[in-house]
Amino acid sequence: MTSTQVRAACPLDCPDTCALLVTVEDGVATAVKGDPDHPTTAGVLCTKVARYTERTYHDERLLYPLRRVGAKGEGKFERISWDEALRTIAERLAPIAARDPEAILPYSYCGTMGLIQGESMSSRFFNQLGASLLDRTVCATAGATGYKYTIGASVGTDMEQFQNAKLIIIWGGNPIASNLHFWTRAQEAKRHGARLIAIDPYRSLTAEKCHQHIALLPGTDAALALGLMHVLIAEDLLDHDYIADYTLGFDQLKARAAEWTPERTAATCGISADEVIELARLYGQTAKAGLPVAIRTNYGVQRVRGGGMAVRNIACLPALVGAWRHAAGGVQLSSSGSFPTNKPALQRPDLLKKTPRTINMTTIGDDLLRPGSATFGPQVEAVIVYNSNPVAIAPDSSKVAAGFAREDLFTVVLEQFQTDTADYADIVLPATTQLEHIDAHTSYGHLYMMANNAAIAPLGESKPNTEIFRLLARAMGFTDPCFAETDDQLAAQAFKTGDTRAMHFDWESLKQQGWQKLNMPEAPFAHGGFFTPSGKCEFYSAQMARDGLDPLPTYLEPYESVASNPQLAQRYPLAMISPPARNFLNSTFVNVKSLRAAEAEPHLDLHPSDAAARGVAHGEMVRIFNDRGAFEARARVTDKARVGLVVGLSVWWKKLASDGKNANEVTSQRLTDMGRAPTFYDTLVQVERVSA
Ligand SMILES: Nc1nc2c(c(=O)[nH]1)N[C@H]1C(S)=C(S)[C@@H](COP(=O)(O)OP(=O)(O)OC[C@H]3O[C@@H](n4cnc5c(=O)[nH]c(N)nc54)[C@H](O)[C@@H]3O)O[C@H]1N2
Ligand SMILES: Nc1nc2c(c(=O)[nH]1)N[C@H]1C(S)=C(S)[C@@H](COP(=O)(O)OP(=O)(O)OC[C@H]3O[C@@H](n4cnc5c(=O)[nH]c(N)nc54)[C@H](O)[C@@H]3O)O[C@H]1N2
Ligand code: SF4
Ligand SMILES: [Mo]
Repeated sequence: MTSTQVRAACPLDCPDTCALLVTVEDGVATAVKGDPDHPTTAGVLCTKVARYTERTYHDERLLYPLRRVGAKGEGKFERISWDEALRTIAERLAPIAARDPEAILPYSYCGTMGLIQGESMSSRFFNQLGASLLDRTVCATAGATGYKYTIGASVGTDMEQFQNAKLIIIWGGNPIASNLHFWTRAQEAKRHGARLIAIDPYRSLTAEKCHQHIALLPGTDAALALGLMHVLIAEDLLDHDYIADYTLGFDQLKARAAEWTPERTAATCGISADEVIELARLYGQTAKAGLPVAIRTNYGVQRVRGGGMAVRNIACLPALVGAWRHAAGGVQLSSSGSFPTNKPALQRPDLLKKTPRTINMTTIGDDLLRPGSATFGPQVEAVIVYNSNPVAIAPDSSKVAAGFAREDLFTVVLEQFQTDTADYADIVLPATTQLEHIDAHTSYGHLYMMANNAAIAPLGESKPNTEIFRLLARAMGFTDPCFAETDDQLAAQAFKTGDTRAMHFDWESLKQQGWQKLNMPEAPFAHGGFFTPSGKCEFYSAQMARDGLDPLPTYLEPYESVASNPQLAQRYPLAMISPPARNFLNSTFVNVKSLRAAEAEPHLDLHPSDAAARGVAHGEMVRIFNDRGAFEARARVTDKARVGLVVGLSVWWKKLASDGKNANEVTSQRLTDMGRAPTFYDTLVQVERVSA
């Protein structure tokens, strides 16, 4: 028997981007372990990826191209050859492209975070075609935009510093489920005497383990940040030198924050004034004592109308108290802006003959149902889906499903599994998993460039996305030499060479080593140097004013809340959030039996008083509904959900739920204040018992 260890990287949409060691015995991957030498992975993987071989060798892996033989959505397919699949696709796309290539839409997200299997050959293909561009907004653009206005780029506190902080505020994140290796650092800090505080409407696994949990109403974080600023300024818990040297607009901010008394903040957030005052004092006094205070803010604060502003307001706090002076102080939202990625080389936007229209992936429901018009452009006639499962994950799901069910729509899905979306495909193409292809990775949690070597040969007739788009390019008659480049040639272009952050980037050595840390300053903004136009932390942003936004931190109420829309709340009085389940990664892994068994079935957590008011007992099935739709789940009556809040951990495959539906039946397509992002957690619903 031959046994080898292959260096790989976790491809999932998770900030940790772990370094993996894959054991291969006689050509079969038998174990996936965390690399003990990689500083952030430290030999530990989450439950999901520890079972990655179970996923790769799953008996339901798609191994051959398929053609739909049943109705759209029914899931009936027959095997066809690659030749036939490619010919069929080219024959359907060519006449559409000849009329108007913008009627063709790629739909992709982060099934893999790889730079190569994500957007490289695929973008080249769609750019050459002149297809519509996709605005990839479904996760992070609200917060990224708010952070950018304030700090200038997605750069913040290094995750490898958090263990040295003396106060860590975990703001809208549940790292035990979704950022495990950060949680390890937070626990280390706790052992050294740090205080951990969770700000979350729900008592998540993480909130339960923090010293304090502030359970505010969803969508009110921007107000809480303003209330903290108010107290910091009123009690002079400020770093005046840092403010004078490295910030812009303090006087205007001071006037704005004056409006946010602890009482007003408390009333807006549904918490007590003492909670506001005490948190501000703890934050300001710890910083004044010369100790590092750090904020880990995450996606929980972003999925509401004012999500961009919430992140912006939070990102102002460290500069007020001079937290950036310490390597272990500041704020982390995402580290993605730290990487010298060379996307133009991979994606070749220069292949575009003109700039096509852009379609927002968040509004795919409406956009698939929209007729052609002068403002919208042509009706969407063909969709090619890869690295995503829109029928399960996009908001306002009944519209998404209705769009994909259109008889006149031609749909191709590149997938590893027969997902809810693949059920609507005309042609399904089998894709490889991370063990079967190579890739280069950045991270949005740490600062290492990562390489993924292929551990095993592709299973069945599956192919990497890159190879599929190479073959499609040939079938469409594209002759540009860029369509002949191999994955290795692509990966060698993934990072800019000569950039100070990665002077010695060399793909061959990265492949051998598996990972390499960027060359970044320990405390990125200790002496200012923000990436904003002014080079300062911008409390006042002229760019925001130009973009039609309030240039100062402000609070925007949710679209749907008891306070902002009392009329709607009469019919739908409960706020629903649907954050990630620990054993799934978005909708990935729902079909892996051991992980699904751990989540059991779709649940809805609701407070005992809300349950009693509806005659709902623990363990009963409930129907969750609003004007957009309805789904069913099993009630868990628990005070983990604050009064007025219901929580349905997500994202379930619809077809694996008893009613064939999931939480996105009730979420809306309305967009955030900035970044054109979804408002998944800005949703009012009613809940009722399902009669037996
Ligand atoms: N196990 C697992 N890990 C994942 C994922 C997964 O599906 N499963 N998904 C990955 C992806 S794509 C992403 S984007 C990240 C997400 O990463 P995180 O944003 O850290 O997601 P969660 O862990 O759910 O944490 C969000 C928390 O925010 C809370 N929350 C909801 N609304 C609000 C609000 O208005 N204000 C505040 N303060 N809190 C709120 C929720 O209750 C939840 O506990 O995780 C990644 N990692
Ligand atoms: N209600 C609700 N909805 C949400 C969220 C929420 O919190 N609540 N979270 C949102 C967020 S943060 C995100 S990021 C989105 C995630 O939405 P998506 O990015 O669509 O993520 P997944 O559901 O994981 O689907 C990814 C698919 O890609 C496939 N895949 C993986 N690797 C490859 C590959 O190499 N090739 C091909 N062809 N396919 C591959 C997987 O099999 C999987 O089916 O969901 C959003 N939807
Ligand atoms: S999902 Fe996250 S924690 Fe799990 S192995 Fe991948 S990167 Fe690591
Ligand atoms: Mo995400």
